Amino acid sequence: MARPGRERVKKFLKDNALTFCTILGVFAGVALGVVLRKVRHGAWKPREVMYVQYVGELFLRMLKSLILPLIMSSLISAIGSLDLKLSGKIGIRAVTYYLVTTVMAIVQGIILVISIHPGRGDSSSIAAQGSSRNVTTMDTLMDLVRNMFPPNLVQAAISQYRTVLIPPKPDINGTLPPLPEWALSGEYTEGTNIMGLVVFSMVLGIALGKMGKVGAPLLDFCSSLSHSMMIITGWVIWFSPIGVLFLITGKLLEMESFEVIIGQLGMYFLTVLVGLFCHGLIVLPIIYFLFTRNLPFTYIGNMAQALATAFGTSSSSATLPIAIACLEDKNKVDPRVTRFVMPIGATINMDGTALYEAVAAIFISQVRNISLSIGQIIAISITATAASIGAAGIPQAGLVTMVMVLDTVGLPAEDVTLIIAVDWLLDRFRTTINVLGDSLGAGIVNHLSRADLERA
Ligand code: 7O9
Repeated sequence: MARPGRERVKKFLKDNALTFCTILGVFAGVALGVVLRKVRHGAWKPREVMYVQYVGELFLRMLKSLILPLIMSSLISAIGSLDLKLSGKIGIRAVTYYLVTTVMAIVQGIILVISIHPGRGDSSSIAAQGSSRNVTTMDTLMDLVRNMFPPNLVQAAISQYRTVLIPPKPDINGTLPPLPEWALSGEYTEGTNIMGLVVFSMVLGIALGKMGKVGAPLLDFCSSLSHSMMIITGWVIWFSPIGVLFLITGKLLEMESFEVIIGQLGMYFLTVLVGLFCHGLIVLPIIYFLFTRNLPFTYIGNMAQALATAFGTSSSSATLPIAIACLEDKNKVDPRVTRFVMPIGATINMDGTALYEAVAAIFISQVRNISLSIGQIIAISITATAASIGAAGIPQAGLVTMVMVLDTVGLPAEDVTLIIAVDWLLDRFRTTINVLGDSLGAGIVNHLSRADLERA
């Protein structure tokens, strides 16, 4: 009988129509971008690019508007509804997974960049320009911890603190003293202090869980808010094929030329890409299999919608609502796990970013003809781990964390400009790996905590 088979195929196509459309959106976006660049010889004007990006921008704004209410309510209600011992267990499992996978990603990156050796030691062909902010690594790390404890929650929703160093008068020779001797000051910069809100929500969840009946109304409120955000996510998801398409097309029109990717930076680009694919398609799936004894293919396939969105938006925070939806609806991961683990994962677990930063730092030292000792390579690994964990707690993270990693081996901050030409494209790939890492982690934690969750 052919009928049931065909019905099944039909059902499969119907269930996954949106995912197919989103993946199609990625390819259509690339195709449209390439064609639009071809038909016009001069560069596209910023206003024209804005018009093309507009639809994608609206999609991104819708997703981002969900983040703040979603993460706070989800964390509070998930932690508050589990008993303290169990949430402690789940938390420790998740954080262990985050640390281990991040370190593995960095080790792979380092092995690859050292064996492929993409930096030819000819810095004349790649121009470094511009300057960056004056900060010390110590200040950056202390700001990160400061931001975990926001003095004012309302302010934390709109701004992040950062230390500012004020240059003293130069001496008679016109030289400035070293940064640690500059005067200290600080400012609040635009951007949500996610770190602070996550820490506060976790603490509030723990408190409510301890309060029993008295805490129940607030817990119910948060759980209801969290559910409503997921329902809205279900609506916004329908825009993803179009949104992703125009985000990608717009980005392709915006960039200056493809040449750097096949030229000087080509080998570097490939090194990062191979590292990311190794991590995402080999290492992480194997870890998933070892812990759950399930083949990871269906699980990863079910995340396709989120992965395509991550690629299109290059933001794991914007993808968070969609990733949670895929995990709960398709992979049947317990909502108490996803709503606890995913906001934390999106904030501190960035395997792709860690791999990228380690590779970038070593690539730059290769270009500058600086040979690194084992000690320096270990120092790079440690700062890259810290940078990927702390990125969300540091204002203007992208550049600042990279500078921090370069600083550990004494490379000047200006050298980040060497790799900026391909950063926007690598960002999309590493974001996809970041989201994949969070999602597989949620699956593993869910599997390990099954028995505990059934009892709770
Ligand atoms: C990449 F948990 C959430 F969803 F609320 C959340 C909100 C905001 C989590 C994180 C953030 C956040 O601000 N993250 C952040 C990430 C801030 C600055 C830099 C980065 C690094 O981003 C990645 C990269 O550039 O490699 C990547 N684009 O995963 O989003």
